[in-house]
Amino acid sequence: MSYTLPKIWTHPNNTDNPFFNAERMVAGARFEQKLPVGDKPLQLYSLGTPSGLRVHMVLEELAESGVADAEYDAFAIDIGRGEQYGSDFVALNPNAKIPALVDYSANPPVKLFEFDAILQYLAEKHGQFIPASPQKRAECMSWLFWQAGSSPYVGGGFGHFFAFAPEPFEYPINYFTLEVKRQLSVLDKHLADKAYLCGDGYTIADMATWTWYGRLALGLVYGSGEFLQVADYPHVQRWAKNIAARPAVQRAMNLRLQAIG
Ligand SMILES: N[C@@H](CCC(=O)N[C@@H](CS)C(=O)NCC(=O)O)C(=O)O
Repeated sequence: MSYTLPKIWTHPNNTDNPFFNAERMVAGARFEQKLPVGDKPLQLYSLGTPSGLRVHMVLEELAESGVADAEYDAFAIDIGRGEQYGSDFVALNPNAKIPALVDYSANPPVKLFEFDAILQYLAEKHGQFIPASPQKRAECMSWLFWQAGSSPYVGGGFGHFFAFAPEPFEYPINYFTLEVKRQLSVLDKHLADKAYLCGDGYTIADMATWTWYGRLALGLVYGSGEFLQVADYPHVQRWAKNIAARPAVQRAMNLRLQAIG
């Protein structure tokens, strides 16, 4: 495979590949859309991908803890059909990616996008799944943001070339596999002497990290468990299995979202 860098990049016009759809280069709404709004305080527009799942996890954990004003309606934004580009959804998230959340219990309602901002808001609002002391909270935020910076290498990098590119390309697969294995090793060393990533218990940092790295370790992502030799990370395995066994996590994974109609 050889490629000569042109002076100025032009779109390849590869219409067979949905990732190369030229419309993707331009932000903004593409069509008028009216999103449904249910009667619960929180309105979630999401999907069962790792990006959506972490928000479903925190909402189900809050429900499990009996927090009444964290009740939510969950609507599916079908990204395969381009529903993320509708006017109402783009008004919630100018980045046009799931998940987005609106908290109607606040006046005016709070609109949120970026999954980690949603986790942080819900945890802080309810004082749960986030350490109370500034010192422990700082440690928790370090791991939350470690995950925010690292996991795009898993989904957008490794995953793209392992599972979605039109054919296996050795250079990017080597590049991203090496990085993902390094990240799994970071987690494995960190978890060697502790049950959870930070603080004294299970936090939003674990939820966010689990949706990629925990599920990767359990072989639930791209069928890549053997390729990545995930059994080589025993502390990640233990942590991942403990979290997977939580009833709220099971409910989050089976969450049924309503179609937006
Ligand atoms: N940085 C975003 C990432 C969210 C994301 O990547 N969502 C994907 C689904 S997993 C999406 O909506 N993709 C639609 C698209 O790229 O058009 C966040 O934190 O919420």
